[in-house]
Amino acid sequence: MGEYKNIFNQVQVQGPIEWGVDNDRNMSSERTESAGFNTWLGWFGNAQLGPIYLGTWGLVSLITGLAWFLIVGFSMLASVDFNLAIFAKELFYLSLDQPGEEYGLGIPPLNDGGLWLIASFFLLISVMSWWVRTYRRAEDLGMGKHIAWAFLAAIWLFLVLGLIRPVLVGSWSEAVPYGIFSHLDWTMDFSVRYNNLFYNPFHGLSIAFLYGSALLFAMHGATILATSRFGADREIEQIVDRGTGSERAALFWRWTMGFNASMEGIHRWAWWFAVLCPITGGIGILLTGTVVDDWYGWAQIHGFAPLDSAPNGTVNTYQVNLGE
Ligand code: 07D
Repeated sequence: MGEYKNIFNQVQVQGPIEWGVDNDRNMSSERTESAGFNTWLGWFGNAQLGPIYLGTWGLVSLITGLAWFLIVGFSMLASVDFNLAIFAKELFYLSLDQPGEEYGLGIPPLNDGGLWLIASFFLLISVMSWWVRTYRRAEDLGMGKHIAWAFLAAIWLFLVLGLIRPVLVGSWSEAVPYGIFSHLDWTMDFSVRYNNLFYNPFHGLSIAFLYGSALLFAMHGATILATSRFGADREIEQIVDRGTGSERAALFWRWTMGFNASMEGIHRWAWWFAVLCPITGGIGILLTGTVVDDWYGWAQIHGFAPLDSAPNGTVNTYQVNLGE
């Protein structure tokens, strides 16, 4: 019996290069001139690489992103006296740190947080112009702006962590350092300083949406792969025809748990779970140190952490306030 081919046994058909749509907006003038094919790429997605649309926002984003990357990289290199062997060995430990508390929101010397501030400025321009790029490419292709709004949800958390919250509490020292282990240490330190982020309900919500996204992604990916032998990955025919892979997929879930998402609806579930992860996360971080200084204590006065305990070795300020 003839079956549709899925990702595990894909036959890669190669025709002439597909240049994509062009329209009155003259998008072609902003695209690179060449494109090629790569079999490895074809195993993971589409085998064609390019052409890529550069455009002003793309160029601004790439250049400022590169500036951020080079400032961070060369600062790290300078911190090991430009010794490449030590640089490679210590890479995960190297870091371009944010300014100390003493500088507040002022301008620190270059080697004491100043370069971090300059790098952050470039990263901000880079991320924001990449956002404009996602919006404008979607606009020119006549698409909805779902990708841009989802990206903006991630940018919201990024801005809360590195800009909005530090400005609200009056110090760049509150922002995140640029380094592999240093940003992990920062994350741990943040949780400890505010007495256990697990008791921040928005951190919990963010985790629920993170895990929920992974679960939904697994369910959706598995469902489509499991029915791609009936053509479920060919969405258009699948939505309108009876007896298709999609219908079996829908039946599988209705028989298994009584409810099935629709072909369109599953993507709405995925989109909402994904965007709510950084949206709730950003709210949680914004509240920390501004509205709530002690999450465990906060949980105690709201009746969901026991009153007679505190996390290992930490001081519980609310217990002190309550006179217990
Ligand atoms: C970070 C922001 C968007 C990023 C953008 C990109 C560049 C350029 C360069 C490629 C991801 C910027 C661009 C940088 C790249 C090149 C060259 C999105 C981001 C726009 N936690 N925790 C979360 C769990 C604990 C802590 C979220 C789990 C401890 C802090 C998530 C556990 C402590 C913060 C989550 C756990 C702690 C978080 C992140 C378990 C100490 C945050 C969601 C099982 C370790 C962040 C409210 C996300 C947050 C966050 C999960 C434990 C601290 C749900 C599963 C108790 C300080 N934690 N966490 O989408 O939002 O990130 O908190 O233990 O700030 Mg946590």
